[in-house]
Amino acid sequence: MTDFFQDLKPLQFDPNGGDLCFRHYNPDEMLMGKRMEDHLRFAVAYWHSFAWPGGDPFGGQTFERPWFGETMELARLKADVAFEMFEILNVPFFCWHDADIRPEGSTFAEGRRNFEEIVEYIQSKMESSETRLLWGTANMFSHRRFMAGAATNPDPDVFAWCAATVKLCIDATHKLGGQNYVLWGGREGYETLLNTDLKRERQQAGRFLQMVVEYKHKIGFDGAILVEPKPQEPSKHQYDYDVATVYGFLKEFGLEDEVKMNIEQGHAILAGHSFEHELALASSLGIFGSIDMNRNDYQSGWDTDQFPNNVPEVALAYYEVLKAGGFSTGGTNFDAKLRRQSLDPVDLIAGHAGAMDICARGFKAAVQMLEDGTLESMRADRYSGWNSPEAQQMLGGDLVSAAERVEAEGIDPVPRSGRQEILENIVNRFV
Ligand code: XLS
Ligand code: NI
Ligand code: NI
Repeated sequence: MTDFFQDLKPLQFDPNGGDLCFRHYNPDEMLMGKRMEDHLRFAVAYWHSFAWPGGDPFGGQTFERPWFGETMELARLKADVAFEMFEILNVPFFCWHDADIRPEGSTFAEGRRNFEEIVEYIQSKMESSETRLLWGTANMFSHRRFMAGAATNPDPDVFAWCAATVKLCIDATHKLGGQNYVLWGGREGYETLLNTDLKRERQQAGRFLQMVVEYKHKIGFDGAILVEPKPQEPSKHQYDYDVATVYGFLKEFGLEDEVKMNIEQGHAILAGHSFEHELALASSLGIFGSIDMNRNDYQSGWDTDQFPNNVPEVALAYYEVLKAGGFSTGGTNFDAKLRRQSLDPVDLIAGHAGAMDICARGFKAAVQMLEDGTLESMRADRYSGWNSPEAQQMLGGDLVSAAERVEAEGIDPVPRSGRQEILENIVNRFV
C-alpha cells in the first residue's frame, strides 16, 4: 500500500451517507434485467487522474504528485496509486495511453522496453484486482515529433514511428484483455491549408486505419477499434471532425463495418452538436461504440474536460445509449480533469464518485423514460402515416408515380403538431 490516499476506504452505496459515498450509484441494483455496474461500465482515465500536472494555457503544474518524474520506479508507484484508487471507487474499468504509464526513454527501443515492463507490472496488478482494461490508446500528439501530425505527417519517418507505437499499444491492450482500442487524432489535421496537402493527408490517415484493422485481425484481437471524433483543438481543424465526417471517411476506406465511435460529450459540443445527437447518429449508422463522459464549460468554449454534473443532459445521453442497445464492449470513461486548484487526493475520489452518482441518476431517469414508453410511442405515432402500404410502395417507386398519387388521390397534407413542449414536459417528469 502507498500512503497517497491515507485512510480512505472503498466507497459504499449509502443514500443517506456523508460526503464520501455513493448516494445513487448502486452497482448491484437491477435495471432492465441487468446490474447497474454492467450497464454503466465506468472507467477511470489514467492520463488526467495520474499523469496530468494541472496546467492551463496560462500556467503550468499545480499538482505535486509523489510519482511525477521519468523513472521506472515512479511509473510503478503511479500504477500502485492508480490501482488503489480503482479499489476505493470500485470502478470496473480503466484506460491508458502509452505515455501515461511509462517513461518516454531516449530512443524508441528504450521507450518500448519501459512500456513492456510496465505493462507486465500492470498485468500483475490486474491479477489481484477486479478492474479491467476498457481501452488502450497511443499518445501521438504531445511529443514535438508529432507537431505536424501523426499518421498524417508530411514526414514518412513519423508515419513509421506511429505504426511502431500503435502496434505496441495494440499488443499491450490485447495482452491485458482490453475490450477496445481507441484512436484519437489530436494532431491529425492542420494549422493552415497554406502548407497542407489535404488529399494526401487523408489518404495517409485512411491507409493507417486500414493497417490498424489488418493488424487487429492478424493477432486475433477481438476488441473493437474505436475512433474518437473531435473537430479541433489542438489542431485548428481535425479530420475526425464529428460522427458524420468520420462515417464518410470510414466508407471511403471500406472500414464502416470494422470501426466504431468513442463519442465524447465535450467534443460533440465543440463540433456544434449535442451529445445525444452524436450518439443517435452513430447508433443509426451502426457505429456506436463507447463514450467519454466529460463536459466542457459552456462559457469558456474550449475542452475543459470536467466531470459531468448535469443530470438532465446525462439522462438524454443514456436514453440514446439504451436505444442503441446499451454498451457491448464500450463503457462510460471519465476523460475528465480535476480543476487545477483541486490539489488533494480526496478531490480525485470526490470528482469520480460525484460523476458516478450523476451518471447513475441520469441513467435511472433514462431507464424510466424508456420503460414508461410515452416518448417512444409519441415518436412512433408521428411517423405512423408511413405504415400504410401506399406510403411504403411510394419509397419503392419513382418521382413520377409519387407525383401521380397527389392528384389521383387528392392528397392535401394536414400539418400536425410536433408536440415539442409536451415531450419536454414528459422528460421533465423523470429528471
Ligand atoms: C482529447 C481526447 C483524448 C482521448 C484519448 O481531447 O478526449 O483524451 O480520449 O486520446
Ligand atoms: Ni477530449
Ligand atoms: Ni476523450
